[in-house]
Amino acid sequence: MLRPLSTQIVGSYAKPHWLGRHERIHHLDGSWWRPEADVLEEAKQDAALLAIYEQERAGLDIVTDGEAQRVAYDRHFLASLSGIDMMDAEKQAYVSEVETRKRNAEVAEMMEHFQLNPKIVGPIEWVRSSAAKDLEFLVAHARRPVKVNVVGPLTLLDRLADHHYGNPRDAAMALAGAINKEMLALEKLGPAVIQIDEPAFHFKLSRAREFGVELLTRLVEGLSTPVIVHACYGYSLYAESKTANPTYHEVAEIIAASPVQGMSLEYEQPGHGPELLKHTGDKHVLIGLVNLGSREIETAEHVATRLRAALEVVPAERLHPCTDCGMWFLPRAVAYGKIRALVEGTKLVKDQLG
Ligand code: MET
Repeated sequence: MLRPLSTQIVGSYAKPHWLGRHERIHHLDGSWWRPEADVLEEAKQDAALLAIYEQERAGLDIVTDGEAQRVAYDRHFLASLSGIDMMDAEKQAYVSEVETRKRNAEVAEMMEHFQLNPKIVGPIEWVRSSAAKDLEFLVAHARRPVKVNVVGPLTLLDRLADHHYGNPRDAAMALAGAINKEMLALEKLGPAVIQIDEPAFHFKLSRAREFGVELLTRLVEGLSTPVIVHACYGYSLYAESKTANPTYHEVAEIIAASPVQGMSLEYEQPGHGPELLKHTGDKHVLIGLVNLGSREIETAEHVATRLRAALEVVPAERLHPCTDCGMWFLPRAVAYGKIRALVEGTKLVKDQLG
């Protein structure tokens, strides 16, 4: 399913400003959307078509719907669950390395809202799919194999105030069970890859160490579609510069010890090198080769050089050029330039490999 050097993005593509008010991404009230209710569905689908078109035009091997139909990658899934009180939100200390690096007043205001977390008030159950409709649309309109994203349980737990389970492990396992049901529903629609977005494996490393493998084992129960775990440094929107975290390789090791097929690692912006890839076991590895914290477009040669060095550690059969993380906040021309560079750089390497 994942052919050698399959180029792709992490998930989100530049979201049009006519679609959403970017500064309201973390609000819980749906005020992100700009189109009025009677044209909202049409607008979301048009935005998804645009994202699919640009990825295919750039030449990516696997495409997403740009996550154009969801406000945020994490809270999107709450629509699938029972046991959550969305109206009763609680302000929680949300401690994470990247999110505390508030870049400016606007970002600080966004993060204020981010810390308002809906409550878990009863047993978590999966009641309906939140992504099936979007995936159906993607499958119907993409000409290339597709990828769909779901949020990971540790990350989702960080967006909730638990008043029911009483400890992080039980709450996360319950969320994993529900996300597993979502993935089983999505699998029926035939995506080439399902990706679990799990930045909390990085930010809450102690939890990942303690029960990360158990969580991933539960998540993929009964699935046959390749599953990739994305563990990143958070959106570049909140951090123009990122420094390599000396414990990031441990995240790779935890994923490598689990039954998932692969991992998606942030590589370009924090300046990681091939050393990190020695910790990925025998998994497929998606590495970010374009820096989303900068609006400068990388050259194809730069991408090719970084990719060649990575190929010294991970063979082409298991290595896949990607973005570091999501691109929703970037101007479309910048996002397009970067994915084009990714494709061109990969082509240079492929031509050389024959
Ligand atoms: N799928 C998400 C995106 O591409 C990943 C978020 S991880 C912070 O935007």
